[in-house]
Amino acid sequence: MIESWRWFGDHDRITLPEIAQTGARGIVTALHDIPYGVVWPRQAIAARRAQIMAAGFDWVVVESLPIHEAIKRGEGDLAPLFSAYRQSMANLAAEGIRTICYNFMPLLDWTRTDLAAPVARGGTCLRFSAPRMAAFEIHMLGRREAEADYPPEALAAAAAWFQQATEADRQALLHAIMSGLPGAFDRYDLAGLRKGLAGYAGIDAATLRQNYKRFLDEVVPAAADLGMALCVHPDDPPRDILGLPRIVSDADDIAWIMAAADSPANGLTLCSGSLGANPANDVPAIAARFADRIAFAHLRNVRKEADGSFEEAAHLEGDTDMVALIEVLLGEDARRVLQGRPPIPFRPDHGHELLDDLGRGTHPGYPLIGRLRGLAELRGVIAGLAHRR
Ligand code: CS2
Ligand code: MN
Repeated sequence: MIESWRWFGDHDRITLPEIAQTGARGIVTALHDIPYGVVWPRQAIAARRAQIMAAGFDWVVVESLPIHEAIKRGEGDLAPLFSAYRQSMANLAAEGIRTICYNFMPLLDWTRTDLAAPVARGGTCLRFSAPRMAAFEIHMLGRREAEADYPPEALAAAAAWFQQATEADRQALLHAIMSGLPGAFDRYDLAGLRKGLAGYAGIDAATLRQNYKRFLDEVVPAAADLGMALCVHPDDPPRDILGLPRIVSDADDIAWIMAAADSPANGLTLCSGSLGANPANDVPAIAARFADRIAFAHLRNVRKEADGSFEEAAHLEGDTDMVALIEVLLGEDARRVLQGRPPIPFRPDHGHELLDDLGRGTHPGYPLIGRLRGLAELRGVIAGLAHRR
């Protein structure tokens, strides 16, 4: 497995020389300044790659080459958007970058209600509270239908929280929920979110799947010709949210996607944290089932609660058996060696804010020391298991 690290480019408070000290060899990044739907110019890719290589790394994965909302909504003349996506892929391939992570979540990327929940022995983590999300949907956004999406105890806790919340509490909740666009610097306000949601009125899971299939038909053959792997990132949390359909949440969804374009160019980002937040998902089993299609792995852990809440646990704690998962990935790596294919790149996906991380102003979920701890723990597991093989 190739140890890698997500870097947000020159906007990142963490520098490449600092990342070098973590021991990671690969960089995962994107041209975050380019608006969705616009072609990534070859020159800009080359310049970023040169910067990464000068610091002693390879650019191993693009995360993300985002998909324009119009494609997800299946709206308007999409030919220019598909062609822009293919052109960006070709420009990346021309610079030797062949793995592209993306997601197919309508409107939002990951969603949390608290960006700095306290961790028992100090530090903070990202947390998703079902009652707070319900409070946001029902009492702040006025989406009464959301009552059907939560267990009664979460609804009661939501009402109680909203009653006593100050205006500042409510703003903090809005801010946390709207923060899940790592690398994108625009945020929705309540009015903007309502407008975005209205754009999905009438789009159910079946329609979203149709639109996804169309995207795959348009780009996967080109990716195959370029020797690239596109790899979809699962929904986070892996369930419908804000009334938006989600179609990358469990093993059945993944099976549908893999079959929709049965090509090595149509791959998976195995994100143990996103998948692990759904109690029905057995993450090592999902990894084993789709092993040959995993082009990239995100390793992190979550601790789930009965009402649908969860928080991000340390990498070897929480509900997912990380050792079993890594065993699966190492087995797949061994098969790839025999086929002359490169190993799977992985990164510690999120970490707690620890020690000097606190107050440093890094992207939520992407602090230096917390991820360094995660990477070091994962590296230890990998070394131990590799030694036994
Ligand atoms: C990432 C995702 O921070 C995270 O949780 O794993 O935001 C991921 O970058 C995107 O969904 C991929 O498009
Ligand atoms: Mn992830």
